[in-house]
Amino acid sequence: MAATKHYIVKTLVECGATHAFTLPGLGITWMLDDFYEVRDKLRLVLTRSEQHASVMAQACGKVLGRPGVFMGMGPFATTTGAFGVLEAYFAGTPMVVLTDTSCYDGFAMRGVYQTMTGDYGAADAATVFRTMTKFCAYATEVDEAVYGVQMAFKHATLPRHGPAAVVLKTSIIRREFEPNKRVTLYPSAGHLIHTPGRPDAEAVRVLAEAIEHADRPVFIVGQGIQNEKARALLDRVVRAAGIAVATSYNGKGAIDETLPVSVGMLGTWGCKAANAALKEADLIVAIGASLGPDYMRFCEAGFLDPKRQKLMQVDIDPRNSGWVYPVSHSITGDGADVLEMLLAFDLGKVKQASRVAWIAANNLAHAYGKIESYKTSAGTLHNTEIVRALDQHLTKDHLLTLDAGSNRIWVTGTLRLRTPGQLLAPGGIGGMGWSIPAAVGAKIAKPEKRVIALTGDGGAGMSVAALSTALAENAPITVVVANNAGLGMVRDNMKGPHYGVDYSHTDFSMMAKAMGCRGISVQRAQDLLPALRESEAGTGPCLIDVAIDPEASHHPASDY
Ligand SMILES: Cc1ncc(C[n+]2csc(CCOP(=O)(O)OP(=O)(O)O)c2C)c(N)n1
Ligand SMILES: [Mg+2]
Repeated sequence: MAATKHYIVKTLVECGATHAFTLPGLGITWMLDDFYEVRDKLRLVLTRSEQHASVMAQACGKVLGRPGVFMGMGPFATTTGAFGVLEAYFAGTPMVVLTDTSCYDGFAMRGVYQTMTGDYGAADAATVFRTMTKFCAYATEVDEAVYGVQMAFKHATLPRHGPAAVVLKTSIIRREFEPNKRVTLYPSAGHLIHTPGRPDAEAVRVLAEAIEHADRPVFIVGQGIQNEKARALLDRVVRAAGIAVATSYNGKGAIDETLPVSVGMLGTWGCKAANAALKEADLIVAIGASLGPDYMRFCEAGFLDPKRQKLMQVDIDPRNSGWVYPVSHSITGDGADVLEMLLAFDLGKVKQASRVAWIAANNLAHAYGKIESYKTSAGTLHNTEIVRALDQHLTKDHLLTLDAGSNRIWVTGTLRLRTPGQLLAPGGIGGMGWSIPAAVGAKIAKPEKRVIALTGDGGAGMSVAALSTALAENAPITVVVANNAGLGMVRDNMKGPHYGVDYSHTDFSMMAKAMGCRGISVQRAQDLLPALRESEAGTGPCLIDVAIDPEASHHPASDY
């Protein structure tokens, strides 16, 4: 017989957890020796903050397609740690959160500090997580801790993926495990098992027929297509049938954006070509894309028009069909399955060529893929120079993470990604300070990839300490800081004087050096590509601080 914590960690391994990210304390600290025992199967990563830990766990879940584990003490997992959990909730990323009530072995009701039991004088960890997870167990008995972990994995990995939490009453973590005689615990596999529902064949036939008849069909693909199988099938279907592909922000990079059928990302922060193609489309099929208002925000009215255009939707969750726009046809199912079934119809034999010609004319008219040059003041660059350098530098072996701010908008609207699945973007809450820890988490999960994080100086100020985790974990990444000494996107939005938006100049390359990483400072466009190459030629993490001209880099989308 061992303590409960031993069985919790054993169950994590049994459920297939391979990476756990933490900043420990109290009940979580008590479990560390059990993590040590299983270190060959489950890697524990010490981070610099709960915010970093939750983002790393999320990025890990994004690239592996199975939950990363985020662990932290109750008061911190629910506050700074909530950042990555909430992002995972909105973006549909599998994640398991393990936290404790930090109630110091029985003092919960006496108002001991940090307590998260929900008692008088305490805050309530389970209630916090119930607002941002698919499932949250509050385990107050030893066997509930094990079963709670099993259920968390189950819920996190059922469609639609998302975060699931287990809040452990601190006092049970070290308690000797005595099974409840009336409640049997079983091995995890039998709880995690499920067979996905298959899409209705007749419904897919109706969709195939609509596609066959359309002259200008456009697919809108979103988060639901961001897995290897779906991306490969998408590529085959749309090329063969000549279907234009516009992506949502979460779906960006699901397809090679230089393909003749790609029109880029839609919406205000996207490509004019995508928006124009959607306006002209006679059939729009949303696949794994909710069509939420943020896709079209600030775009002109009638951008998507169910009265004028035929709208159809494929979604794993029927609640998403017709959620925002009324649709004339809906298929409940995994996008990959529907695409696979569509292949059998051999679509596009007649209209493929004319559709592709339409897309080519559209993309030409809207300068799709053109990276503009802008004049900047001496010693500074425009954000598009970062786009240009990335365009030249990125290979199929790269992953790119994005942050919030104008630095991101220039990328989503201008950079065409060639390798499906190489972009990790915070499409849930879109918080600043995401891209650096996300890059670290992604690199730890996929060491064979070369990982680049792009962030503004605002985001870097929140998260640059994650570089020290990259160093400690032998996860060499490149960080590009678009440094315009302030909250560029917010500053761009201001109609009045710039107030409350400017930061004093910070040299992030020096901060990287102070952490034992490499740092490069770039003030000329021609130095950027060599800097990217240098960052990957040397050993260890490297940060490139790029001086950006705030005036010249104003993004027109900010004017809405
Ligand atoms: C954590 C967080 N706080 C506030 C915001 C609102 N916001 C969006 S972009 C932005 C400015 C970002 O500044 P920076 O990271 O320097 O990027 P820039 O726009 O200058 O390229 C802010 C404050 C946010 N997205 N995330
Ligand atoms: Mg900035």
